[in-house]
Amino acid sequence: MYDLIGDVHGHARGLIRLLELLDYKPQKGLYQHPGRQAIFVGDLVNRGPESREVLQIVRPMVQSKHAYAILGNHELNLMAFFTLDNNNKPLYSHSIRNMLQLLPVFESFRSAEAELYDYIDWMYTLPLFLEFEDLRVVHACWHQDSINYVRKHFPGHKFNRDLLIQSLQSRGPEYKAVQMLLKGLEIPLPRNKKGLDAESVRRGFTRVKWWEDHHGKSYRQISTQAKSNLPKYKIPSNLISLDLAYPELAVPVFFGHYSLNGKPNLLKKNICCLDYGVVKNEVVTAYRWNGEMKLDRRNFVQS
Ligand SMILES: [Mn+2]
Repeated sequence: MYDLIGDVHGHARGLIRLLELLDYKPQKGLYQHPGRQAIFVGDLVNRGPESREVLQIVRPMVQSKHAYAILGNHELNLMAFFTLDNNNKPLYSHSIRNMLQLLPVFESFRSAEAELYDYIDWMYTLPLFLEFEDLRVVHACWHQDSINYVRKHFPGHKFNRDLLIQSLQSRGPEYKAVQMLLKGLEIPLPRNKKGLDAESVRRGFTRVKWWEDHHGKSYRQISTQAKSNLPKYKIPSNLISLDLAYPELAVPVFFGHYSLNGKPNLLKKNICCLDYGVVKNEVVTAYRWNGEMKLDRRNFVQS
């Protein structure tokens, strides 16, 4: 059975505390459990100070089949930073802003550049989602059309250089599918920016709760971010074109990404977010899954 582990974001000590709580023991240099496997939902790196240490823990677990890992948007940015397009320009440009965005990763790999490149190569081996008979895992949003697209067009459900270039440089179906799975649905904020926090205004978009029906809801109700500052009026219906409903009878889906507040709770009986703000509190969140189709909030474990 599986232990699903949320965003780690460079917090190795939080991860070690969590693995020990889950009875994973370091043997022959890697954390393992005699009867279970871990599944990391992506965003292992960045933000926190120990990206290198986190990768040093997770990669051996994956390579020895004690764990699975999928890609998060922070891994995607890092891969894109070090991948050149056909004009020899990095896919994620080396602007000051982008460098600052990835600075915690670069600092943790200071004078270990070759090791970082090696991890980038490893990231290319990680899939964009996992689907088992009775379990689904994605970093941000299980959007069935996007899953189907990746399943059909990405061999092994992974990137290669060409697919990464296409996904980031086109505005085509690869781009949409990758954005949806790794970043989720984001909707543009209203023109009237009065009262919005600076981050929302800068980005111009807000992340939404894809697991809820948006019809007739306000920005404030449907956003996962900066709740109190968003307008109370209804989202225009032209922005709610996508059918994101996750079927009630579908197998459980696990994801991270949303940095939710408060104590972990299930979003639905078969929908479970595992990111409860590791960036804010250094607490990594997991769900110990024993095959149940109806999830149970008592199975959350936090470091
Ligand atoms: Mn994320």
